[in-house]
Parts: sequence; C-alpha cells; structure tokens
Amino acid sequence: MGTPVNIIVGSHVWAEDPALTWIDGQVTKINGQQAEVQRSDGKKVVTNLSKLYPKDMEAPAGGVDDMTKLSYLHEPGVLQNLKSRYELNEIYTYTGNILIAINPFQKLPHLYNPHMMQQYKGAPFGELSPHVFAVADVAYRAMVNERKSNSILVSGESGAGKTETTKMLMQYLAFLGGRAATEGRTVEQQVLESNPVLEAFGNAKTVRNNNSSRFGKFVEIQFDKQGRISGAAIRTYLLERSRVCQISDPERNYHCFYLLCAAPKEEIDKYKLENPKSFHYLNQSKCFELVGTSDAQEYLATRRAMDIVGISKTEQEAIFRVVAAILHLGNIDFGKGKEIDSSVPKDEKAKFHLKMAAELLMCDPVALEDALCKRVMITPEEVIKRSLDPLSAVISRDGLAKTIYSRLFDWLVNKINNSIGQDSNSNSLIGVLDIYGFECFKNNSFEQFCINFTNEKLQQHFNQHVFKMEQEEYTKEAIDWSYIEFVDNQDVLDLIEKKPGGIINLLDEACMFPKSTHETFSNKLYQTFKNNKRFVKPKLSRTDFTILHYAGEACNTELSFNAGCSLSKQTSNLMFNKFQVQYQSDQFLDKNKDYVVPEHQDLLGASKCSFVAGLFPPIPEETSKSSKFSSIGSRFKLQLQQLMETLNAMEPHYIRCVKPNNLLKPSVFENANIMQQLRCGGVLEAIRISCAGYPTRRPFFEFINRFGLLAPNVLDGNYDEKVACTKILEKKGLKGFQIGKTKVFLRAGQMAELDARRTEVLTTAAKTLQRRIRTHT
Ligand code: AD9
Ligand code: MG
Repeated sequence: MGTPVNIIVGSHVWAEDPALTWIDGQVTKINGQQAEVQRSDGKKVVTNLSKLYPKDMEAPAGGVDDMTKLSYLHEPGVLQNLKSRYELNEIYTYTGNILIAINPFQKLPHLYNPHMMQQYKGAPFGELSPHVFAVADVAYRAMVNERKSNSILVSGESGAGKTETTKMLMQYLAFLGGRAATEGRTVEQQVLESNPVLEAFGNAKTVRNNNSSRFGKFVEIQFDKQGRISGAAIRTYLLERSRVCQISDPERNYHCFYLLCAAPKEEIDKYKLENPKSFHYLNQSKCFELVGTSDAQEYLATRRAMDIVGISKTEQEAIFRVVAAILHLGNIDFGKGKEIDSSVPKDEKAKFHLKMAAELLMCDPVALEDALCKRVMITPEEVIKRSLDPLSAVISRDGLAKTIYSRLFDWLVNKINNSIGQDSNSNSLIGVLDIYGFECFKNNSFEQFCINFTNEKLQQHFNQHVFKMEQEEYTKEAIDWSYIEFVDNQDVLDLIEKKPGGIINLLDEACMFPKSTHETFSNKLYQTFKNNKRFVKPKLSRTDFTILHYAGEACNTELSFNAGCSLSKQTSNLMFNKFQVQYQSDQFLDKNKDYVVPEHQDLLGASKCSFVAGLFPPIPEETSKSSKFSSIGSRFKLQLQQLMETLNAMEPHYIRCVKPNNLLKPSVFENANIMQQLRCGGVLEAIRISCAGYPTRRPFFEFINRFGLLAPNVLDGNYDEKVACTKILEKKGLKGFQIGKTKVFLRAGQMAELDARRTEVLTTAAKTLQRRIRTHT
C-alpha cells in the first residue's frame, strides 16, 4: 500500500534515516519514483517516493493524547507524537484503549497525588489526560457495573516501568475500593505493602534496571458486592535462582542481602555479618550500593512492610537468619581432602562460615559438611557414601543456597496470600499482570527461553483479543470491513509447547534419560525441527538453536486497511533480527531439573528451627521414588496455561511501557529504540485496528434506550429497531458508522458526541420541568 496522500514537490515529508529512524524535510524535485528531499538538518537526499511519509504540518505542537486522533497515522507520525508529548513530560498516550507509558526516569509527583486520584474517579475514559488511573478506573467501573472480572496487562522490556505502573494501579484500586479508616491493618494496606516485601527478596540491580523484578507477578484483587477490596491473591512466576550464587559486574544480588548487611548493629553481631564485600555471593560484582537509596533505611522499611502484611517478628527473625546463613554458606570454600577426589572446608575461615551457616540454619555442622561434600549412592546391592571433589562440592553448596532461597521466596508469597486472605465469595476481580518482556541478550539460556515463551503466550492473548475478537464480531454482524490480516503465532507456540514433540517436551525427555548431554539434546532438536519455519540451526554452532519469535515479524507483513491509515513494512527494516533469538543449550538440562538432593532435603528437614524445617517438608514416599526429577519447564508451561485460562475469563486492558533510552536518564528519547518497542508490543498493530475499526458497539435496544430521546418521533408506534437506530444517527449528522445485524457500530469519538447531545436534551428537559413546577407552586 502506498502513501495515503500524494506527495508532490513542496510536500513536507518524513524520510528514513539510519540514525534517527526518520527525519523531516521537504520534497524539492520528483523524477519518476525518485524524490529529492531537503532534510531539516540541511542534507539533501534522493529517495524512493514509497519511502516517504507525509508530515502533518497542522499537528498540534504538544501532540495529541490518542494516536487515533492523528490525521496521518504512520510510524513517523506516531513517533513524533510520542516525542513531542514526552518533551512536555506527558508520558502517557492512548492508542484507542491501549495506554502507552514512557518511563520518565524522574519523579513526577504531581501526576500521582491524591488530588489526581480524586479527579480520575468516575471520569469518563478519554475525558482527562491519559493516565494509568484512567485505565484502572475503567476496569473498576466495568467490574462494578457488569460484575465481570477485568485484567490489566502491563508489559514492556526490562526497565520500561512495569512494576512502577503496577504499583500505581494498585494504589488507585486501593483508593477506589478501600474502606474508611478502620482499626488495625486493612486488606488494601496489606496488598500495597506486599510490594516492598516481594521487591526486597525478588528484585535486584541489573544492567537494565536498578530495581529489576527477577520474577513475574499476577496480583488478583478481589472485591465484595459493594466494590470494596475483600481479598487478594498473588501468584509469582519463575524467580531467577542463579542470581543467588552468581552475579556479574555491575549487577547486584537480591536486595535483601545488602539490606541485612546494613541492619542495626545487634543484628549484624548476632548473625556475624560484615561488609557485603566480604561475602563471595556479593563480591563477584564490584557494585554494592545503589545510588540514591540507603540499604539501612530500606531494611527498616522492609521490616515495617513485613509487619503490615502479617509476618510475625519470630518469622522475620527466621527469614533474615536464613538470608544470613546463605551468605555464610557462600563463603565455604573447599580444598582437597585426604582421599582421592574428596573435599573438605578449605581453611579456618571456611570452617568458621560452615559453623555459622549450620548455627543459623540450626542444623548439625558435621551433617552440613557431609551434605555438601558427600553423596549417598544407592545401588541395588548396597548403599555407598561417595566423596565429591572440591569443584562438585561448590556446585552442591550453590545448589543448596539456591534451593533454600527459592523456597524462602515461595514461603513469603504463600504467607502474604494467607495473611491477606482470599474472599471465596467474590466473583469480581481485577487482575494485574507485571511480567518480563521479550529478552534477547548475547547469551540466552533457559531463563530467556521461558520468558520469551511467556511473551509468545501473551502476544497470542493480545492478538486474540484485539484482532480475532474484532474480526469475529464484524463477521458475525456482517459489517463491511476491510479485513486486517495478522500473523498468528500459534506455530511458535507449537514449536515450544506442543505435546508430544515440542521443545519443552524434548527437553524433559532428555532430562529423564541419564546419558543425555546438551549435545544429544541439540541434535534431537535439529532433527525434529529441520523443516520448521520457526526453528533454525545456526551455522557456526553445534549446540545453539535459534527461534524466530513473533515480535518482529508482525511488522514485516504488508497489511491492508481502510483509507486514512497507513502503516506498512516499508520503513520497518530496523533491528528485526533482534527477535531471532539464539539460545545456548548448554545449561538447559540442568536448569530444567528441579531436583533437591536428598542429602540436602534430609539435612534441612531435620533442622531444629521449625521455620527452616518447614521450608523442606517431607516428600511423600511415592513421588520421591517415581519421579526423581520434576521439570521446571513443564511446570512453568502449566502455570502459564492456568494464567491464560484466568485471563481468558477476564476483560483485558493493556498498558505498554516503553523505555525511552538505555542510559536510564530523563529527557533522552531514542527514536529507533522506541520504535522497536512499539512494534514488538503490538502497539502499531493495535493502532491500525483502532483506526480502521469501530471501537464502540451497542445492541439496538440499548442504543435506542439511551439515545431514543434524541429523535422521539422515530419511535412513534411500531418501529423497526434497526431502522430507528439508523434514523437517530442520521438525524444527528453522524457519518461512517455501521449498522450490524443486532448492534450499532460507532467510530471512535462518536459515542461521546451522542452522549453530549443527550446531556443537552436532558438538561433542557430538567430546566423546563423545574420552571413548570415553580409556576405551579
Ligand atoms: V523489569 O522488567 O522488572 O527489570 P520494569 O518493572 O519494567 O523492569 P520498573 O517499573 O522497575 O521497570 O522501572 C524502572 C525504573 O524507572 C524505576 O525504578 C523508576 O526509577 C523509573 N520509573 C518507572 N516508571 C516511572 C514513573 N511513572 N515515574 C517515575 C519511573 N519513575
Ligand atoms: Mg519490574
């Protein structure tokens, strides 16, 4: 599809530029398909006409608050709009019903104060400036009025602002659904305070974000019949376990470790803690402090939040004791033992840390040493104790640390859920999803595989909702509609999760077969998927594999849509290969195995501290025999399936967070970077839909009930509903609407227009009535 408006000499246009993505200019000459453009930076270029986009010279300087209001809807127009708004600190913009939020990387308190909340309460969507509060308000009102559950899905890449957005949503929902100040802790307070607790244990500084969530989260807030918060459930997904033992500069381990090292002196003394620099799990990176935050203060704040969510002082003591134990555990170095291939704590220092770890975990130090340095082998003939060499002992130690930590995190989530309480009577929920976006790094392992799998799932949900629902509805109603094609990602999902034969399934098989290696696993993948369009074996590797993910592709397809909108692939050759993610398979097998060494299980299950022992409940006989291995991949797949089922029963609202730069700095707007995110998040697709479609629809009778008073004579005697609706609309001079089989379909903004007319009529009628009453009395 070509450009929407003819480009002639003198036209103001956007031209492609490798560095800036687009730059504006004016056409000075046209020769066949070639145009000469005088760019605003002084350069003159010759380019193909089809690569130019008209620039809207009438566009308001400060941009428009909804992309669907742009006169020329194309990629440069969208980008320019976001940019001009961002310069004025207008970080929110709608695309129809989707909210785009660009991270300001600076505090904007005026946006989130109680006065703002009050303003958004009950305000019609679109009346006030775009805002997260407006999205939460729509979800809340839909829930109260229609008794239907709603979900708000927040997505975006690392550091884009998902978690901050989620917190704001929760704050606003607590404001709407909170109770008048009552004695003690309220449910909404507990819901809000669960955030700092989970962040202390599940967030860490990464290269991309100083407070990066290393787990996915779905919070379901339950409401009673009066619309008051009556309970909540928090589900978490896939905490990054490797971080506990392994970090690289300039990242940090989970916040809680540093917070504890900055705790008041009594605690430091009690746990024999020192400077974070002295702990192996922390000093693999040179970064110990976060600029602008005080770990000592955060420690106290976390403790306070724990009080509020209902974690008792005794439990808090046990939690931090376990955190301290993990730090000591990490400092147990091993040296060679007397026997061949055996290991012992290396020196006095290692022995001290072993003793400390055992003391804090309240287990026997000799048993701890054995659990780290030895393995029990059960053969049909006998039970043998085998020694581990120092390297294997380190792996064993790190395995123990990771298991303890992830169990601790799960305990916290469980505790918070139990303490807030579930309202089993509630059938009105608002679910808020804060989950990692697509990831593609230099090295991509099992974690990226799972994260990208999640995003494929969510992308399908988004597609199905935005695209399929629209199409199905239009088809059902026999509406004249130029069909929008979209690329379905079912094939990528099949590749990953199909049973039998998908990657997760093959990985599980490999994990169950003792002789498998990552080479045999990769070979199996190559054979199985050699003809799969979504799967590539990279030329220069014998164990990597590449998946062609959905994200980039959607924009590679030329789409057709109604006049007035123009977005096509012609300018979309930027950075697509980002979503051909190449995975390194070498750790897939290990990372997929959720297997607690029986020695570790026995050791901690026998801890004298009931909290620690509780983290390692006895495994039922049958399961311990039948399946030594439980698959993280399959469990995650199941969790995602459940999440999708939950989401499918809810009315979704989407917030797309965008990270304007990788410097994490305010006021830096990187064009190509942002464009890429808009493409991958489906924002451009959604714009097409919004613009081409009919966002508002009402059944005939509802429409007549509401707007019949605009043309009372149409409703005289026996009337045909469909004809009546048409007449009402025509009488008000509206154009471009569609009449389906059972419903009226309105273009964006038309509903508001009709509502305004209706308000006018009602006000006039009320005044007349008042006047009559006055003259009578
Ligand atoms: V990750 O996938 O968990 O690594 P998120 O969650 O998308 O990531 P986060 O919400 O943590 O990003 O935001 C990153 C940082 O951006 C925050 O720590 C804030 O410093 C900053 N931020 C984000 N949103 C806002 C905002 N609305 N106002 C001010 C913000 N600062
Ligand atoms: Mg986050």
